[in-house]
Formats: sequence, C-alpha cells, structure tokens
Amino acid sequence: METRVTKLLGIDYPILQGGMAWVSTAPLVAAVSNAGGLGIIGAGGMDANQLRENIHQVRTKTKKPFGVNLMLLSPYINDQIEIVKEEQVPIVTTGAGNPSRLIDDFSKRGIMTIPVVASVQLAKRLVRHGIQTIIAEGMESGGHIGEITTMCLVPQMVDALDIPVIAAGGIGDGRGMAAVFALGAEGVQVGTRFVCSNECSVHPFYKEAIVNSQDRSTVITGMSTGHPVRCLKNKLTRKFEELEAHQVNREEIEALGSGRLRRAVCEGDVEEGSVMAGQISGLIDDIKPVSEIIKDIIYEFQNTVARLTFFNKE
Ligand code: TUI
Repeated sequence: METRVTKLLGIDYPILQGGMAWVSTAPLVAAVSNAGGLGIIGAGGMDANQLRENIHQVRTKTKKPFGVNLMLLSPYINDQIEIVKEEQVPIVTTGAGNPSRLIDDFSKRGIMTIPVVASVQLAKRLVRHGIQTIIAEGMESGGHIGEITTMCLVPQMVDALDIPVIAAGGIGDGRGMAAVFALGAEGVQVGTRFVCSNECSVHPFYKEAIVNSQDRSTVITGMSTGHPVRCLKNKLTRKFEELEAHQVNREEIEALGSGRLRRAVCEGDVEEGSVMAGQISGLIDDIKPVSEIIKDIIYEFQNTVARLTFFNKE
C-alpha cells in the first residue's frame, strides 16, 4: 500500500510504531520494521550506551528502515543526539518539545527529522525549517499529551500544511486508520496496540492491565505542572489527583512521578507505577504477534474503506 509516507520512509505499510520510552526496545522495533512498518526505538530513558546497544541490536535483526524517538526532556538528550549522528540512524522522531535546532544538522547528515506535535502553530514553524513529514498527535494518546483530539487536530493540520501528515492518538485498528485517512492523514502512528504484542518486552502485568481496561480506564494527571500525562487509573494516579486537588507545589508533584514509568514497565508494579497508555486501551483485548497486528490493521482498513464506498451509490 502506497502513500507519500511509505515512499518517503521506504516502508511497505504507512504504520509507524510509537517510540515509547522504556517500552520500544530492539525486539519490538525490529519486529515492526520486518513486518513492513516503521519500528522506532524509544530513547527516552536510555543512556548513550543503552541507545547504541539497541541500535546495534535492531541492525542485527533487520535490514529495513527504522527510527529513534528522542524525548526532548530526557536527561540524556545531548548524548542521545550524538549517538544518532554517529550511528547514522536514518529517521529520528522527536517528542515533548520543539526540535527546530536539530533539523538542519540532522538533514546535512542524511537523518530525516519527523517531529511529533500537538498543535498547528508549532507544525507551521517546523515546516519552515524544512521537515518533510510530521506526526500530529491527539490527546487520546498515552504518555505526555497536548490538548486537542485527533479528530480535530488532523484535519486542521492537513489543511495548514503542504507536507503529508501522520496521525497519532486513539488509533488501534483498521477502522481508526480509515478514520484518520478520511481526515486527510497519509500514515498512522500506533503505540498502545503494539505494547500488547508478543515481541514487546514490557512486564506481562503491564500488558494485562491494558487488556483488562475499558473506555474510561485512563486519566490525565500532571495538568497543573504543565506536563499532562495520560495513564491507566491506579493507586499512583489517585495520589496525583489528591496532591493536585490540594494544590501542592509543582516540585512535589513532579517528584511523585520520578522513576514510575520504569517501575511499571520493568517491575510490573501496575498500582504504584505509571502505566502510560492511550484511550484506545479499552479496545485492545488480546496479545498477539506484531506481524498479525499489522496484517489485521491493513485488512480491516481495506474492508472499512470498501464498506464506506457503498454510501456513494445514488
Ligand atoms: O512525547 C510524547 N509522549 C511521551 S514523552 C513521555 S516521557 C515523559 N514522562 C513524564 C513527563 C513528561 C514526559 C511519555 N510520553 N509525545 C509527543 C508529544 N509531544 N506530545 C505532545 C508533545 C509536545 C508538547 C509540546 C510537542 C511539542 C511541544 O512544544 C512545546 C514548545 O516548545 O513549543
């Protein structure tokens, strides 16, 4: 299946796997790339050596294109920038900030920057820096989010920009993909659905929590600190809500979040840890191989589009 996004990235299907910190490590990334999508390493919590090691592991497992996500608030961000340059990583996605300062330097070195943004304003600025595509992320997503839903963000982004738009946030199956393509997107980025894959190395309790979740199982915390984060509701999010209701100072709230994602992902502590996941969690009811996830999304996308064409008859 061909769109401007598949051509630009050299992939078979316009499906990117979200570069989730602590979650998107080499086995998941290589599986997605091998299945014809774009696997993306989540550099977020990795130091320089861990990132280099993950890049090497991906390269031993696949010859297909892959990417690295740089979380711009990471304490290791400067080292990570050096590693992606040294390793000549073909594609870098960025999140949680403005990557303007990186685009030109990366481009001269043959690295394509694909920013993840949550507003049209930042997207327009980045287009002036010469980006070739962009990921528009709605607030249905897990983790750090913006304010606008995918449904409203994507068409506004498509109308404002001349470059192809990749939609993210709330997409977990082929119907979701068809919906954002109807809005003008030419690719999708999928996170939560790939967490519940056999190849994803997160603790089994993390996957189980998503499988057991329903439509109202997620909550946004950290609104008062300026870093809103969507997670599955648990003991930790209730503590956050209590602190925020009592207008406890920002430092104390941020301290409560420290190390919590690692605790959920690595130790499987899904009560005291931060179980970042999107609003589509309630739709996900199984754990299956990455190749099946991609095959099923494409099959359902095509069926959905065929079904919709019936409405075209007089
Ligand atoms: O980055 C994400 N999702 C993330 S990062 C993350 S790790 C983390 N943990 C705790 C607190 C904060 C982060 C977990 N999930 N998605 C991409 C994304 N980027 N969503 C929203 C944004 C964004 C927000 C503001 C992008 C740009 C931006 O611009 C600010 C500016 O400087 O204009």
